[in-house]
Amino acid sequence: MRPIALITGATAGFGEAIAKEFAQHGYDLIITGRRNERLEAIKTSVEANQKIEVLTLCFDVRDRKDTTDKLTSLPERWSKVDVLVNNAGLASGMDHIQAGDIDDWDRMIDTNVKGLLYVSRAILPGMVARGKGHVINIGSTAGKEVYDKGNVYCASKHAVDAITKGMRIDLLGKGIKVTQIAPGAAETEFSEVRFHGDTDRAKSVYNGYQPMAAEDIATLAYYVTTLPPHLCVNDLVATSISQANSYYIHRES
Ligand code: NDP
Ligand code: 8X3
Repeated sequence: MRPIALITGATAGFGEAIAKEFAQHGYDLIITGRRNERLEAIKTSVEANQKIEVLTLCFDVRDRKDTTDKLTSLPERWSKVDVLVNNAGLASGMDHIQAGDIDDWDRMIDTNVKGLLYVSRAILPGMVARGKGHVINIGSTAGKEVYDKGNVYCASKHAVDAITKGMRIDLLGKGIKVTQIAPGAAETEFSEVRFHGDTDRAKSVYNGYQPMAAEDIATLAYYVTTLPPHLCVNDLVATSISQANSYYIHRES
């Protein structure tokens, strides 16, 4: 019986890389996202390359009913999730608070905070009943420091930081590990989404230094699951060697 990892937001970036990393290590995967064609393409390619199975679930984590219905009615064979990676998330817009787009705010809070909660609420009871599991929440350095025009995105990631701590307290004694991985800048579709498709502006975020890649975060996500049963990484902040924190990035040009 292979272990099962459920990864939200697996159609791109960290989620896709994390899914592939766990597949390489013999996990069956439940992968989720809104873009079904990408989910199906990843399933086809992973199943062709690894001796594991993939279940795709297409839903928007902001939709409480659909998220809850899909995750609480998993087929028996898929219901015992060992590792939950709460990764689905985004930044939308980057404006001073007085000029912020309220739709952007809703999008970030509904996805990064409420979506993570809906998914966790559906999966945690099974982990508690089985007395084992590992939840990995993808936070951010933006959940550690607030930067200019980061306001609501930073707030949403500070919420992930707080929820992760709360989960760990509430789940004490239940045999469940709770880890936050808080990455700095990594080149994925993140900045394109943040800048609403402005690819030049998105690229400029990574000018003059080597940011992390999605695969770096995947390496860390798998690593934290490999430790002995008594040992839990609670909080893992990771950046490129060129980045000290949200404020300091060393650029060569
Ligand atoms: P990408 O844009 O490359 O990937 C985001 C993923 O989240 C996609 O698979 C997307 O799938 C999914 N997603 C977004 N909104 C929803 C939604 N409403 N419902 C379901 N799935 C959704 O970005 P990253 O891989 O970089 O980001 C992943 C996580 O990492 C996010 O939580 C982000 O905040 C965080 N992060 C990113 C950093 C970076 O520099 N890249 C640094 C620190 C943290 P689909 O569109 O198909 O729904
Ligand atoms: C993404 C990293 O620096 O854009 O969470 O906030 S940053």
